[in-house]
Amino acid sequence: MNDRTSNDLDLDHELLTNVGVAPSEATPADLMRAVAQTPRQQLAERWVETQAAERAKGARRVYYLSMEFLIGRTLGNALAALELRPHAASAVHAHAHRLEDVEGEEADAALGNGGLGRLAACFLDSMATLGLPSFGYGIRYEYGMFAQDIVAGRQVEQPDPWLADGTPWEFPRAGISVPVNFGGWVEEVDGKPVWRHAGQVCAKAYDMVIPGHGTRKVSTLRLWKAAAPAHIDLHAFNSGDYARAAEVKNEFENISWVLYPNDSTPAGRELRLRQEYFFVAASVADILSRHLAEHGSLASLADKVAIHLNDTHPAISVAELMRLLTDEHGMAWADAWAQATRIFSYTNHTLMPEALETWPVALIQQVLPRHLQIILRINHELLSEAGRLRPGDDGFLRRLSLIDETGERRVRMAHLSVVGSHKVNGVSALHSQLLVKTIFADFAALWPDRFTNVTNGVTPRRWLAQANPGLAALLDSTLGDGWRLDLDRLRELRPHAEDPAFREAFMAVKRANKERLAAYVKRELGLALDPGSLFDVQVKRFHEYKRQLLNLLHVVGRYQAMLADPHVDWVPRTVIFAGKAASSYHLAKQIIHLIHDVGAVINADHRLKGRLKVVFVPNYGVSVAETIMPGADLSEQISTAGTEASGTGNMKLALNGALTIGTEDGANIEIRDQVGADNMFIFGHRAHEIAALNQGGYQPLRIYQNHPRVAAVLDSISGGRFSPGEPDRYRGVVDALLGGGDHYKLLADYDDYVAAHGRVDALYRERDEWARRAIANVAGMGPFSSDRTIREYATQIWRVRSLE
Ligand code: 26V
Repeated sequence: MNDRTSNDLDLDHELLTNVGVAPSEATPADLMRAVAQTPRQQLAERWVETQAAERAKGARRVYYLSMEFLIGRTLGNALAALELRPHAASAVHAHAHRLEDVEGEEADAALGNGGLGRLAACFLDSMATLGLPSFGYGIRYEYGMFAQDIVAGRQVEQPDPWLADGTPWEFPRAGISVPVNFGGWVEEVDGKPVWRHAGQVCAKAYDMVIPGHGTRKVSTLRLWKAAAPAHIDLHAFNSGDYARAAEVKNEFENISWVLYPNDSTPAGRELRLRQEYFFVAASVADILSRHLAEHGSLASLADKVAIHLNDTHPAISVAELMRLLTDEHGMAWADAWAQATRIFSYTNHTLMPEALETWPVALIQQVLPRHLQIILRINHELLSEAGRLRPGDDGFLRRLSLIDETGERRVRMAHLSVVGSHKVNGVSALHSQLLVKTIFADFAALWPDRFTNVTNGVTPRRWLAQANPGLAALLDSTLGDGWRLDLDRLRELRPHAEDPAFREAFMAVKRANKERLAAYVKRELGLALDPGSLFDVQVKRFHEYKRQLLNLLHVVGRYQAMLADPHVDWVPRTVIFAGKAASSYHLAKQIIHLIHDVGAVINADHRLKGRLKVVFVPNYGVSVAETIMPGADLSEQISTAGTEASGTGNMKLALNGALTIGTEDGANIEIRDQVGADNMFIFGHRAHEIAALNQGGYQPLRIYQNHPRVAAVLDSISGGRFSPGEPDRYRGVVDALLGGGDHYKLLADYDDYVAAHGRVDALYRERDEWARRAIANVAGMGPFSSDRTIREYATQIWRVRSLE
C-alpha cells in the first residue's frame, strides 16, 4: 500500500505553512521542524491503520508499563524506518545544510536514567518492527534526565527542558483524559468498600508513534501529563487571584514535572509514589476502556491483555486492577485475582538490596488507602497458602510477606510484583540464576515455574544502522541489508575475517569513526586526541559497583609505569569515560572529579609524548552514545561479578566492533559464549568467588601491604599527587577501599585486570589479529538484538502474536 503523501519532501512548503518562516531565513532548527513534518504525517497514517487492523482482529495486546523511556532523538530513526532518508537529505542539501546537522538540532527525549529506560526504548522499536500489538505507557515528564555540566572538574546538574521549544513527535489526544484520585479514606457502604478520595488530578494522553522497520505497523508510546481538573481553578481565576490560581494549578501539575534522577538510592518521596500511581491508574483505566470498547465484557480481559511491569515502579497496578475489577466492576475477588495473575508479568533489573523499592505502610495508607487494604488482603492469602506448604515455618512467612515488619512497616514492591505475576524474569542468565538463589529464593520454593530468564538485547536499527553508517554500509555490501531485521545474519561475517581486503575495509571504518569521535571531543572540550591510539571506553552511569575507579587505578598505575620506563614502546592509549552520577551520590561525584584531576596531570605531562590521554565526555546520553560506541576499540565491562544484572552498553560496543575487557558478570558471560573467549579479555573473581570473599573475611589492607604497585597507586591518589591544591581531596575515596572494606573488591581484581590490559596491548600491536577479533565480535552479536529478546517475551511470557 502506498502512502498518500509523496515521499519527496517539500521543505519550502513545510517551512511556510507549518513552521511559519520564510524559506530563505530558515535556521537549522527550523529545517529540523520542517523535515519532521513528512514523517510525522506518514506516522499518523500508519498509526490509524495499525489501530484499525488490531481492533478489527480483536487482537491480544501487550502493555509495557515503565516509568522510563530513554528515547533519544527521533528524526533519524523515523526517516530510516519510513525509507525517507535520501529524500530528506537531498531536500536539506537544497537549503545548503547537511541532514546530520539538522538532526542534531533535535533535543534528546531523555525520559530515563540509564539501562532500564533505554531497554524500554529498544523494546518499543522491536515491538513495532515485529508488528506486535503493543502500547508503552509512561509519564510525559516536562523535564527529563538532568544535563551534566562539568565545572572545574566537578559535575553540575542542569535542568533538561526538552519540551521548551515543543516536539514535532507527539500527538496530544485531547479527548483522552483520565481522572486519577488520591488520599482520603475508605467507607463501607452496604458492606462494600467505597474510596472517598480527597484529591483528583487529570491524566492527559500524549502519544508518540513508534515506527516499525520493514513494516507499516507501528507501536504507541502513550505518555501521561498531569493537569488540574478543568473545574478546579476557575474560581481563583474569576476572582482575579492569578497567583493563587497558578499555585493551585502547580499543585496538580507537579506530578509529571520531572523525572526522578536518583539512580543511587530509591527516592522514597511522596511525589514519587504519586507519580507511580498516577501513570498506573491512567494506564490501567485506558486499557480497561479499550477492552470494553472492543470486547464488551471484562470476562475476557486476560485473554486479550498482557501487562508487563518494567521493574517494580508500576507494581501498584496489581492493586489498582484488583480495585477496578472488584470495587468498580463488581467482579468476585477470586475471579479478579485469577485474571490479574494471568495478565501481569514482571522484570527485575537489579539484585542490589539498596535498590529494591519499598514504601512505608503509613504513606500508602495516606495516599492510597484502598490500595493498602487490597495489598493486605493479597498478603493474607499469600501467607495462608505459604503456611499450608510449610506449617510453623515463621521465618519463611516473614521473608515472603509483602510487609517488611522490621522497624517502620514497609510494603515490598518486588514481592507484590512477584505475587501478582505469572512470570518473573531476570535480564541475563547469571542474573536470573542469582535471583532464584537470593532475593526470590523463597518465592522460587513456592512457585518454581514462575521464574525465568530473558536476556536483554539492543535494537540494531539505532545502535548499528543509525549510529554507525560506515559499518552499516560495509555490512550491506558484504552481506546485503537483511541484518537490520535479522541480526543473526551477522554470523555470515565469520569467513570474511580471513579476507585481508575485508579486514582493511573494516579497520578503515573504525578509523573514520574514531576520527569522528575525536572531532566531537575537540569541539566539546578543545582536547586533541590521536585516532591512532587505542580508544579504551567506559560509558555508563557512575556507581561503585561498576568500578570506574578500578579503571582509573589502572590508568594511574600505567602512568607510573610509563614514567618509570619511558623508553618502552608503550601502546598509545586514550582512556575515555562518560556517565552521570546521581546528584546525591557523593562518592560517585568524587570519582568523576578524580578522573578530571588525573586527566589534567596526565594530559599535560610531556614525558609521555602523548601516549596516554584521559578524557571525560560530558553529558552522556543516547545521542552522545551514538557518537562514542562506533569509535571504541576496547569496551570496559568491569563490574564486580554478580552485581551488574545484564548491561546493554556491553552489547552496543561489541556490535560496533569493540573488544571487551570484562568480568564474568551479567550478559558479558553470554557475549563471551557467542563471540568466543579468545576474542575477549576476561579477568577477575567470579560471582561465587566474590561471595566466598564476602564470607571469608576479605582484607583489602593486606593486598595494599603486599602489593607495592597497588600501594603506589593508592598513595599517589590519597597523597594529593593529582590534587596538589587540596592534597586531602581524595582521602575519602581511598579510605572507602582501605578503611571501608572495599565493598566491590577492586583490589582483589586489580592484578588480574592489569594483566588483562597487558594482553590488550599485545594484541593491539598486531593490527591484523586485532581486526580479526573485532570482526569476530560483530559476527557473534546476532543473539543480542532486542528483536530476539522481544520474540522470547512474546512467545513465552505475553503470548501475543504479530498480526502479519
Ligand atoms: C541500581 C542501584 C545499584 C546500587 C545502588 C542503588 C541502585 C539504584 C538503582 C539501580 C538501577 C536499578 C534498575 C536498573 O536500571 N537496572 C539496570 O537495568 C538494565 C536493563 O535491564 C541492565 O542492563 C543493568 O545491568 C541494570 O543495572
